Amino acid sequence: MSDATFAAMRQSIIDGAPETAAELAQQSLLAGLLPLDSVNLGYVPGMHCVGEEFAQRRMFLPDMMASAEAMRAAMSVLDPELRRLGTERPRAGVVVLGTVKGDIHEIGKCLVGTLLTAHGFEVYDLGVDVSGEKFAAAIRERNADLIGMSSLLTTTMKQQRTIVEVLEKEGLRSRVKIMVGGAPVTRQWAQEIGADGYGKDAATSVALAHSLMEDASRLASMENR
Ligand code: B12
Repeated sequence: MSDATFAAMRQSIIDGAPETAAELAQQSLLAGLLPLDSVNLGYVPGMHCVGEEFAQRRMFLPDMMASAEAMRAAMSVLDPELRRLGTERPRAGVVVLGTVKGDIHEIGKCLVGTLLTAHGFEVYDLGVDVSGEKFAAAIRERNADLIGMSSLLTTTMKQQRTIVEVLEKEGLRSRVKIMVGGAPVTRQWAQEIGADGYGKDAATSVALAHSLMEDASRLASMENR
């Protein structure tokens, strides 16, 4: 059980079949497959395939919605397993996470949140369609160390810049490290808008969050000398 299972997982997303997707996830756990492997090698490639088919007009919005439903069904089985590790680790930092204003894609952002939680971060997920003002309020309320902005549309990517500007205006920019991600986002874009880092996928986002926390504590200890 592995290559054939990953292929079946991928197909369950393409077919938009939540029951099959969830059942394969259950079976994979029973067989001892790592949940992150199932996500990265099974379900996410299915999502990429759906995205390509949509772009080629061979699949349409209802198909994409059915695929998202299948992905959610698989994640509802895998999520608790992915999170389990988090309770056994010391707190790594506080993260406020959200999909930017105008954008309702949430699957990748939720996955990043799950893995950050699994690695000891305290995560406050603001959901989708989040404005700079909402990010700012949550940073204050939660005393956040990091924020993570997700954006899946080329049109909403620009919101990431707007949100950085809002944080600057509200005097919060130096208080938090900013991570950005989402399919159209690049390292170059992150630099251009003045973010602190870009995460290509959920696993690299965890490494990024840890390294940004280290940068922040190094800076704080230099300032205290
Ligand atoms: C599923 C999906 C939907 C679902 C979303 C359901 C949901 N609840 O999330 C629905 C059907 C609602 C949808 C709607 C639309 N969609 Co859509 N969608 C997708 C699809 C197929 C998959 C996205 C996904 O979940 N991927 C899987 C996850 C795991 O990957 P990910 O999101 O990239 O996240 C990873 C990394 O990017 C990174 N990451 C993500 N966020 C963050 C945040 C931080 C801080 C960090 C560090 C890292 C990070 O880590 C994640 C995990 O590894 C993509 C195709 C694609 N290839 O992306 C199109 C896609 C994004 N959609 C697209 C479009 C056009 C739309 C619509 C405009 C369609 C329409 N005509 O209405 C609407 C937009 C609505 C809106 N205002 O937001 C286009 C965007 C094109 C563009 N250039 O902008 C795409 C690329 C499809 C295509 N090829 O044309 N969509």
